[in-house]
Amino acid sequence: KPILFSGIQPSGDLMLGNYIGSIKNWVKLQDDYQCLFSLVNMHAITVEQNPQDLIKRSLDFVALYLASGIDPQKSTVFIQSQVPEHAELAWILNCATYMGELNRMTQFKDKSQKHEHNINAGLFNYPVLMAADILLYQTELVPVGADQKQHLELTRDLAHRFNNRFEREIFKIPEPFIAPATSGGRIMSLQDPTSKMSKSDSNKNNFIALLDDPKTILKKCKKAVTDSGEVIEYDLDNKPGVSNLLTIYSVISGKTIEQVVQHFEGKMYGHLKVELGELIVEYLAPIQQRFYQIREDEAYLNAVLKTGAENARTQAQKTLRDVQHTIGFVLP
Ligand code: AQP
Repeated sequence: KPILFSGIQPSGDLMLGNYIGSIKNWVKLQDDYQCLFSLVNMHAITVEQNPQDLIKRSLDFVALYLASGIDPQKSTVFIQSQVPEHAELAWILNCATYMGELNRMTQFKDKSQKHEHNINAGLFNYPVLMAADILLYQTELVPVGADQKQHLELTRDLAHRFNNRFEREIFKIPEPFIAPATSGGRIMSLQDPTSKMSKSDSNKNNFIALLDDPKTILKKCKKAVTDSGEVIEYDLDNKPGVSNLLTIYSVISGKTIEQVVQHFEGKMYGHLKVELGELIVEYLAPIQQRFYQIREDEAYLNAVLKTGAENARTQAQKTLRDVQHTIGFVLP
């Protein structure tokens, strides 16, 4: 089976955009790919983290992967920092990445505005570590949200650069798997539908966390910003708020946007918000229930992570040794 890699950083509260843009697709792709799903905590420390919170959140996120339907019997689930080959390959790739390439990354520009007191070298190098995550496993497919497209392009450029320089296939060239906006590749913020929903947004009304309780979910949906006018229609340019709610409704219900629009014909924005809230509550209930069961069983969670890290390491070492040998490092 071809290899699939994807990861999420344990920052903020895992939310609906992350679920729709990536985890939901992970679950579907599990049978057709040899999957590695990572909790990328080394990426998370590019912004300041409270150590105790980071530990708790990391385990919460992994439990949410499992509760969402990631099956550790089929897929490798692991924590990035437990596989040191990520850092080792990242260093080597750093030495093949140009400053100009990293300067162009829009996520770095956005994040340096948000964290202007801590614009650290790790934040700048973030895409290189991400390239290492992916290339270490000879990954063919990377399911991510649209915001990661630019990072994926850099990863592909780096792979080509190595393969061309050493005139053989050192790395497989990975393909992104990004759903179009209408299928949830880019879920927008509830209060500001012109910017993307983000799990570490300081305004928690902007996103629905996977662990939000029903009351909170209903409240956040009711508060969602809609647009001027009254007709419920999908129009990204003129009605970004309503269009975003329709997209979420469509993905969660499994109906097409057209079917959802038809369903709401003649109704008001308020109806859409209330029904959407109820739909999300119902959808998340079993995931939350499984989450609390898994999270209580620490021995199980630790066992999944131990096996995951061992499996990932075995695969990662093969690529790393090959790269080290190729670039002229004396192997032990
Ligand atoms: N709004 C979104 N719509 C669809 N997919 C999204 N993703 C993120 N936001 C949306 C996808 O979720 C995965 C998690 O990505 P990450 O943890 O690497 O960080 P990110 O892309 O920076 O996501 P966030 O939520 O915005 O995190 P913070 O706020 O911590 O930076 C990725 O597959 C991403 O594409």
